[in-house]
Amino acid sequence: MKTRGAVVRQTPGTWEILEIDMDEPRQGELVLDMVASGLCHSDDHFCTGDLPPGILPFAGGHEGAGIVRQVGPNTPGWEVGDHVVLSFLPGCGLCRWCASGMQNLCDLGANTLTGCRTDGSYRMRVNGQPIGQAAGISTFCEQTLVDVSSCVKVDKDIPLEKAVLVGCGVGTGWGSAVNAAETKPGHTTIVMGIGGIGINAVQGAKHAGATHVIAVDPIEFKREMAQKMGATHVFASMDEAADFARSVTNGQGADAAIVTTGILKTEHVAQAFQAIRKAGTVVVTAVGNVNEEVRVPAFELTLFQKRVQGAIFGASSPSRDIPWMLRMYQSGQLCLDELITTTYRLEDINQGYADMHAGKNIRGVIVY
Ligand code: CXF
Ligand code: ZN
Repeated sequence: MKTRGAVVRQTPGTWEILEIDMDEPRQGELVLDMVASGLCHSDDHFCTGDLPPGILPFAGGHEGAGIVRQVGPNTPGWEVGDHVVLSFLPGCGLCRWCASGMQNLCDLGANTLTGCRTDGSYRMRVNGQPIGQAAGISTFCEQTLVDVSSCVKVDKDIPLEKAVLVGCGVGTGWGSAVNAAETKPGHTTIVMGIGGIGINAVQGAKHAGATHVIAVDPIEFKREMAQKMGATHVFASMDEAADFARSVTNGQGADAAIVTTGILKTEHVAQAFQAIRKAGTVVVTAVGNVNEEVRVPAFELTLFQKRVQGAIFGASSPSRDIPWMLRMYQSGQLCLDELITTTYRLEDINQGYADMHAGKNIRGVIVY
């Protein structure tokens, strides 16, 4: 069948809306009519080449929600009309990581950047040439073909154009504070960079009971949003945030600093590292160029027993945490509606990314 989607043909490049030929679903696959797709910064990294796609052309999008249009043969548990939030990290349920409550590290995640299935096959083509699917789900397509391991079925009374956000931004940010930073009541937590991820780290830190939720961003609109979403203090720079954290902790420093900048640079981690207390935690959630390295003072790492903790999808398990986050949304404990600054048509995707770069959006969302 044919679909239309945003594809990057070369890096650095921009999104082009192309007609795409999509294979028929085979066992364990679904065709989805997409309802919405979030404009996450990581897809922009595919365009810049900071995260190099395994194959070009590459159909983008890894935060999406849709409705099942077609079910592959012998694929139990799925029906036409089911509502789905896609997870950019698949879960097989069988590997060591899935079996240990670390579904975000499922071995199937190895194909997030390759764009192919585990058997090496590509499921979409442009002019007869195979193309990759971002995270195997290519949510910037009107219809997409996905493996059921990337699908989380959700209740039909939850609006998919809001639920879409839990597939990446919300799970990544919220989990970075709650799971990776292990925020506890009374903590002082710094969130460095308020975008689609950082704003949810603010929500997570607040939810976990941090007394001081300190949001850092040079853009005033972002700081205002952070205050609306639970930040107790906001600063334009890390120096000011670190000084404040020390001033409220007897000079000790923040319990955790969560790095959620748009593009990870080693100096962000160094600033976060300076801001935390002994045995405190820096959570590195932001994604940078594939060759970026992190340097921190080894002396402090050892003698102050500081921790640098990476986190993918906020150390959340998609099959468990996506429904939980939506339950919190329904009960009013987690804000989603407020996160969406602007909605776009698929055709306007490059405008959406221009707005993100201009600092105008917390989250832009394509609505199909
Ligand atoms: C990213 C991580 C790198 C691959 C694409 C998704 N995570 C969140 O945006
Ligand atoms: Zn993302």
